[in-house]
Amino acid sequence: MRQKIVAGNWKMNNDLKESLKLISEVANMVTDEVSNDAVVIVSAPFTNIYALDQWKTGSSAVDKIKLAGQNCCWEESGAYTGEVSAKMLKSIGADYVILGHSERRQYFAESNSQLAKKVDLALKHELIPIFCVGETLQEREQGIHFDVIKSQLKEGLYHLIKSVFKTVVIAYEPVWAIGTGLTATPEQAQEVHAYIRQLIAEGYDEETAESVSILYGGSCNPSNAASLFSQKDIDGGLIGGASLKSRDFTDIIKTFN
Ligand code: 3PY
Repeated sequence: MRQKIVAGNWKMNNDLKESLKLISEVANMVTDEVSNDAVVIVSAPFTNIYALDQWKTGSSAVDKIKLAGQNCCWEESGAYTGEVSAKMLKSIGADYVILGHSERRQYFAESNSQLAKKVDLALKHELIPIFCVGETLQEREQGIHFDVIKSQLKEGLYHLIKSVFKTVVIAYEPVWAIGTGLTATPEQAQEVHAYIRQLIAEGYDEETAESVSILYGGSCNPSNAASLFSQKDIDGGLIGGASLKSRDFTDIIKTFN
């Protein structure tokens, strides 16, 4: 059985006080209402992860909610002003890190080769990468979305040996569905998830393909989560705006009850 995962990507939202309020609301609702074994991840701004980890330690949701960074540096340490390393993230309580989100690719020009280095450092410091892939609207309209996703996966992840590749989480986030209110239909999302799984089977083997969790991201909300998550190859979601509201985020997690 593949691990079900619901990960909230808070992006650049919530100061320290707001972060603590939101995580405590989520923790209470999750404790009271969630009866499934999906992993719940909160990906908060770097500045708040330590405090969230400290808060979580005394909470009933200590084991249920994991913390993630939204990025890490492609270098181990050194003169990279403004960057945060994988080792630093691990040391403040993160267990996961989102890598290659389309906003990072778009606004910070992250390339597949740079992402491959980030993946290696994350894994070296025992952070599980949530590796994002996805096509723009233009690429979909040109009919090259499968090729784009193939390159992102191959160049970012395929250097990993099989046993390590199996530990990575993949998120399919069509760029045209991020922050636009548009969502891929369950059929469109399933088609790409099945394609990703087929690529993994070709690059590694069937068993590896069957073991990797592939999340859907892009305007996922309480109204569409059930139809998306019921698709054969969709193992959960990477949730943007809806993860900023404790009720919505919990309702999405409850989809797996
Ligand atoms: C979104 O749903 O907008 C996201 O970008 C999730 O990462």
